[in-house]
Amino acid sequence: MSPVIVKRARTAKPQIERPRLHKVILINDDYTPREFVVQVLKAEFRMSEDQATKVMLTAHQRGVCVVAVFSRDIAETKATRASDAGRAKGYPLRFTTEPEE
Ligand code: TYC
Repeated sequence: MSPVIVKRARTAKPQIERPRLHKVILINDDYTPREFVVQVLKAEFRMSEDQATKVMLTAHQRGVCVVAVFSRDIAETKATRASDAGRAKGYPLRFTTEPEE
């Protein structure tokens, strides 16, 4: 059998693209205790007390804060685990994900 050579159109995109990274976003609410938000950020995102406090305060003041970026799978798993930690305590704490531009 002779090899088949497939030519790429001149305008085609390069074949290999990096998968997009996804942001994990912390959403403010009126009920979850600040200290608990800090605990979850430290446990799930390996943040220091200082980093976690800054992220928590930013979400508290502005409504949302980007926590970190990961591959889609990891971002979704971490957002789910962190939200579940709040739900387990009866808090409405919520983390979402969003693709980076
Ligand atoms: N706003 C909450 C309070 O005053 C604290 C809080 C901060 C909750 C950030 C969620 O993502 C959050 N107890």
